[in-house]
Amino acid sequence: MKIALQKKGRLHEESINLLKACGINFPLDLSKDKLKISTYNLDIFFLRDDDIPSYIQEGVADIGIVGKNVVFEQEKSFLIKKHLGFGYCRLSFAVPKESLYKSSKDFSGKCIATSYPNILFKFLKEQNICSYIHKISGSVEIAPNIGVADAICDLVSSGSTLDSNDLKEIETIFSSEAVLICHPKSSRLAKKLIFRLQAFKRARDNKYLLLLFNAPNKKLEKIISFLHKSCKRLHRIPKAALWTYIQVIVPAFIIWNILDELKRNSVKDLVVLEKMRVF
Ligand code: PRT
Ligand code: ZN
Repeated sequence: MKIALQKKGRLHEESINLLKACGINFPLDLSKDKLKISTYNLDIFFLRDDDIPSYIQEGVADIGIVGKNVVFEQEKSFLIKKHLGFGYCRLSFAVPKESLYKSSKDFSGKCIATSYPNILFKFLKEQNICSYIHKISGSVEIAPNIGVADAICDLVSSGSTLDSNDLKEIETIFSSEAVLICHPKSSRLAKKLIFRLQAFKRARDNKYLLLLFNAPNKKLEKIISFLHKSCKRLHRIPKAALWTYIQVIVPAFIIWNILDELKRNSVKDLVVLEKMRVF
C-alpha cells in the first residue's frame, strides 16, 4: 500500500498519529527531510498537500490524507472516502473591521481575494452574485489593507489571524476537515484502513468497562434480563445460545491482524482491554 501524507504543515503530525493508532508502523527516527519511507509492505510519501489529490487520482499512491478544502478546490471530491475529525477550519468571507459589508450579498461588483477561486466561483454563481475574483496563493489577509481587494475569502480556524490584520469574519461558505482520499482501484485497501480508523475512533470516543463475574445460576435469568436492559445499545449479551463468549490474551503487536481476521469471521461485541499485565 502507498500512502500520501502532508510533508509538513498543519495536517502532518495528526495524520501520522492517526495512522500509528491504526497499527501502521513508522520508523522511530522519522526525519523531516525524508520524502519517502518504506516499511515491509508500505510506502509513505510526504508531499505538499496540494499535490496529494492528483497523486491519488493518477494511482501514484493508493490512499492520502488532505484537507477537504483542497480536494473540493481541485474538484476531486469523488476521491473522498472518510472524514477524519481533525484539521477543522472554514472558508469564510472577511472584510476590514470598519467596513459596512454585512454578507456576500453586498459583494456585487466588488473584488474578493482568495486562494480558493473554484469554491468561491461556485458559491457566487449559486447565489447569483457577480464579483471579481482575485487569486492569491498566500497571505490573503493582507489584500484589503494594500488595496488589492474589498474582501477576502480564506481559511479561518481560531480567527486570530483575521483579528491581527484588522479584518472581521462575516460569512462561512465551506466547512472543512481532514479527509481520507483513495484511488478507486484501491478501495479494498481503503476499506481495511477505514475499518481500523472507525474502530480507533469508537475506542477513543466510547469508554466501556468489561465485567467478569460469577453469578448464581438461580439468579442468572434475572441478571441477564437486567443487563440486557441496561446495555441495550451495546448488545453485549447474546440472547440465544448461538454465540460463545471468548476471552483470549493476544500479543499487542499483532492486534490489527487478529481484529481483521475476527471481523472476516463475523464476530461481534468485541472488547479490547489495553494496559493489561500477564503473570
Ligand atoms: O506546504 P503545503 O502546501 O503542504 O501546506 P499549506 O501551507 O498549503 O497548508 P497548511 O499546512 O497551512 O494547512 C493544511 C490544511 O490544514 C489546510 O488545507 C486545511 O485543510 C487545514 N487547516 C486547518 C488550515 C487551518 N486550519 C488554518 N487556520 N489551513 C490553513 N489555515 C491558515 C489560514 O489560511 C489563515 O492564514 O491559518 C490562518 C488562520 O488561522 P487562525 O487560527 O488564525 O484563524
Ligand atoms: Zn498547500
